[in-house]
Amino acid sequence: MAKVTTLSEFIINNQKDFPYETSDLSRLLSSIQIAAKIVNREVNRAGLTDNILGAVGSTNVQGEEQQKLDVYANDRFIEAMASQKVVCGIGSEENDHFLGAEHGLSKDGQYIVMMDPLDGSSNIDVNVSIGTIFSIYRRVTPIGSEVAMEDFLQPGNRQVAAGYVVYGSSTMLVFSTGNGVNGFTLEPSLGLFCLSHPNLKSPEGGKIYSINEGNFTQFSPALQNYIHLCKSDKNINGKAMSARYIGSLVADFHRNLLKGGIYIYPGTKSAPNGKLRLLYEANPLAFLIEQAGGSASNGNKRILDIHPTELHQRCPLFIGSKKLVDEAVKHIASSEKTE
Ligand code: P6P
Repeated sequence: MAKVTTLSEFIINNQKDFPYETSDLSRLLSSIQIAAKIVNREVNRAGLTDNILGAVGSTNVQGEEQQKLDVYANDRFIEAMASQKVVCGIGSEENDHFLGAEHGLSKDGQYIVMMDPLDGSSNIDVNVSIGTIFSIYRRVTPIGSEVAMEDFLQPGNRQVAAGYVVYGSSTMLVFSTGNGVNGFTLEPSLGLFCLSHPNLKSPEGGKIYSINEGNFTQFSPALQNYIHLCKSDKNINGKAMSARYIGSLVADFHRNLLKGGIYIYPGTKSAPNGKLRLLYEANPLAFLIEQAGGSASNGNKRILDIHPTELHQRCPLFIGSKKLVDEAVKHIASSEKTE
């Protein structure tokens, strides 16, 4: 049987590759994997536990207040990261404001984390894969001081590490510290994440396009034109592409990362910045796809070069195989010129 490398061993063995990082990053990544295992257990039991999908306020058989699964996941990741004393602040989709020392985080921590603790959680009651997305930065305020908004409003090109957990037919943790992308699959019998997808590369091209065509009438004429191109034999594949849209960002991203493809969540007339969040959805996935050789754009510029102004700001997202993203952005730009 081939040597199995666990995530913990991988982190220790590759620590020398973490640019300018101390063992604190290793501890942070280890805490994330622990929380992922705890959340995975609840995700897998969701259909079995009364009200696990219920709103806050319902109670379980022990009389404990039941929590919605995404609130539950949020709490587990916060607790796990706080326990390591290496994180001074957390920004989460589940919290309007960023969290600091009042949530047990350490003023002496050198990292901040942005996260979507359970993206696509509305899919869980129909047994569709969902995910956790995280993004790690060094703080910009002095160690020992209270974390501040400026620690969070950094462009994505300042990320130290990023990753996601996909709770699917198997549970995987995929992450990068800036030296390529590696995927680890949870071996349930051992309770260990084991290296299963070393040095993941985004296929340069691909035959898959992922977009919610139910919003087609809301799209710009230029984007509508691009979608017609995907359905024709005029795109770079020389034949019609396949439409694949799960409606769960992490699942769609993960499939396209492995098989090649483009995922688009565009701006529309009613929502010019689209639906997805820059800091804890677009930026971490953009970091990963570039580390794997792919591309991520908002339609006009590289996602990682966007300077955030708000914690929960949204941005349009074109992400996936480099040749497909390039073709989409160029085709839309040229269509706009002729409109
Ligand atoms: P729509 C889930 O709510 C989510 O944030 C992403 O996971 C997913 O890709 C997207 O929204 C789906 O949105 O508008 O197509 O239903």
